[in-house]
Amino acid sequence: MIKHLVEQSMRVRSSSLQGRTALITGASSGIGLATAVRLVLEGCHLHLVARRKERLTELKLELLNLNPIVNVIIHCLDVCSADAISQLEQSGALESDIFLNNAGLAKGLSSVVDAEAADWSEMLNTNVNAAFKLSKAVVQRMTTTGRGDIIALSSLAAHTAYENGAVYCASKHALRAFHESLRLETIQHGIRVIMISPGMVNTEFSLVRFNGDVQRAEAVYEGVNELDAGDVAESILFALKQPNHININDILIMPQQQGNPWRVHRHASR
Ligand code: 8X3
Repeated sequence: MIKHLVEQSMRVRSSSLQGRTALITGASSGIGLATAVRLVLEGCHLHLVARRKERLTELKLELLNLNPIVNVIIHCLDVCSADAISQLEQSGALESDIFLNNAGLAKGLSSVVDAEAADWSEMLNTNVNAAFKLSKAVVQRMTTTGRGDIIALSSLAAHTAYENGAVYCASKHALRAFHESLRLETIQHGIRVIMISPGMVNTEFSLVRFNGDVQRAEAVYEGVNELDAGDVAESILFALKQPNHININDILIMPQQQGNPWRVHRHASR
C-alpha cells in the first residue's frame, strides 16, 4: 500500500537549475543579492539589475569567482526609467527563463493624513508600475518558449494591512493580485508564477524606509531573531527547484517571534 510512497521519498525530487538564466532586479543588496549567490552556485547565468554601478561591478567579480563557468551580465539602470524595458530587451535580458521581480521599497511609516506625496509616488512607481511592466515584458517572451518561472517578491504586507503603512501595503496587495491574475493567464504556457511573502527581514529595507536613520531602522529588529536575506533566498530556491508539475503559489515566511505586522514578541536582549 505504501511502496510507491517509500520509492518516491527516495527519489531526488528537486529540479536542477544548472544552465538556466535568471534576471534579478534589485540585485545589488539584500534578497536580490543573496538569491544571486545561490543561483550562481546552482550554475545559473545571471542578468543583474540595480542602480548602483560600483556595487554591481564588485558583485559580478565575486560571483564569477564563486563559479567561473557562468555568465553574469550587469545592467546599471533604474527600473522606473522610461527606457528600462527597452534597455533590457536590447541586451537579451528579457529572454531569461527565471525572473526575480524583486526591486521594491517602503518609504515612510506615517498615517495617510501625515504621509508625504513623494513617498507614495516612489513606492507606487517602483512596487506597482515598474514591477507590473517588467513581469509583462518577461512573460511575453516566456509564452513563446513555453517555459519560465516568475518570482514576485511580495510581503506580509500583501496579506495584511497595518497602520501607517497604507500605501506600502496597498502596493504589495496590488503586486500580489496582479501576479495571481498572471498565474491564471499563463498556466497553459507552462509558466510558474510564484510569490514569496516575507515578514521582518533585516536588509536595507528599514534603512530605506526611514531615510537612512540607522537608530530607527535598528529598533525595528530590536529583541527579535529576525530573518536575513539568505533565509528568504532559501525559500526562493525551494520554490524554483520543485519539479515542473508543482507551483509554489506563495510562501509566507516570518520570524518565529512575529505573529503578524503588529504582534512581535521581543526578547529583552538578543
Ligand atoms: C516587509 C514586511 O511587514 O515590514 O515587506 O511590511 S513588513
